[in-house]
Amino acid sequence: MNIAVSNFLPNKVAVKTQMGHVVLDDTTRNAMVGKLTGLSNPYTQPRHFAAEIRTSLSVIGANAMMDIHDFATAPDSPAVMLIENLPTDPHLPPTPLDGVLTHTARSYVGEAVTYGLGKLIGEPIGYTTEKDGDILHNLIPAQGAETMQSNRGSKVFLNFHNDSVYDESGWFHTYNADFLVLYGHRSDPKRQAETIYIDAKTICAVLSDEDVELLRQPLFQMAAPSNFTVLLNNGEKIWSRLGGVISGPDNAPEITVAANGTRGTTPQAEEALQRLKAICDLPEHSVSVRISAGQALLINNRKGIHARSTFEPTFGPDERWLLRANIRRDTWAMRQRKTDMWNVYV
Ligand SMILES: O=C(O)CCC(=O)C(=O)O
Ligand SMILES: [Fe+2]
Repeated sequence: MNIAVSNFLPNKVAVKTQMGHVVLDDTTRNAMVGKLTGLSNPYTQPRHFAAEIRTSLSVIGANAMMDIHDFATAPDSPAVMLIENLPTDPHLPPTPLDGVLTHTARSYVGEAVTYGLGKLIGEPIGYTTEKDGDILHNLIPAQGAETMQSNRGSKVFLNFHNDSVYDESGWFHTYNADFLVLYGHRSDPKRQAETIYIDAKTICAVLSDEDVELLRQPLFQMAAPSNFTVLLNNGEKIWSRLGGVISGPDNAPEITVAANGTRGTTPQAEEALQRLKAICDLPEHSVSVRISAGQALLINNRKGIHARSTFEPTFGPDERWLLRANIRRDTWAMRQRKTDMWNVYV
């Protein structure tokens, strides 16, 4: 379907997603490096590591802490926040190939920052279908996955989406993360990769009222995330039950769109969805960041959707390397999904 953008952007185009911004001063950053060096291995001893981070959180300072707190808790705060001048690992090894990460002795400063920021906005948790239940994820482009709609891809645009989690209720935007933390160990050598974010408030302001109303109706289906279908369904697509793409009050809407595919089940619903997607593709409404070393992007996974641009992978020692954490504000609501592993859920 080819829908001309000019047909549906009558008068409300001057709307842009807001991004929060915190820049740490050098004194704070250096104090953090001191506190966050020599910690336990976060992958093999996550509980130990978590205990060490908890006692160090205040080193970020009261101002940054409260800015991050408000970002995470206020319904009207910006949906995405960039934090700069964070500590980096002094001897970061060459970027490993995806899937062959070895946990040799090294500092875990980046992991500590990622986990610590996660603790400031909620609870970092693991999911069994995501990176083997690890609470901290290494995002590295993978050979053979260049064109996948996944964080392992590179040569294709990773479509606007929320990070979602398969569940039997048939709605994959229920037990998923409320927030993501993306921290830069390294940007890609050519600095092409951009993480892009658009909030639902902006999308709804640009769409016609009729389209927003349609997008609120249970006329849509989302495909389960590819990591789930590849792992447990021979790669075959699983569609959700019917639901709305937009929900919640007009002044604080929530949005759900799946990377692996979202579809309208009537022609009108599908057209409204295409117009929503066309708005996402207009850079004047979104914000984008080339996450580089020492930067972190805090992403609200309910207020908006995110995407990643294409980039040319090298698979070399200087390849892009991000850390990610999935953050929940409420683990009680998902208690039936708890596994025997510490802080890991189905
Ligand atoms: O690589 C990126 O910038 C974003 C990847 C992504 O969408 C994710 O990790 O959920
Ligand atoms: Fe994502």
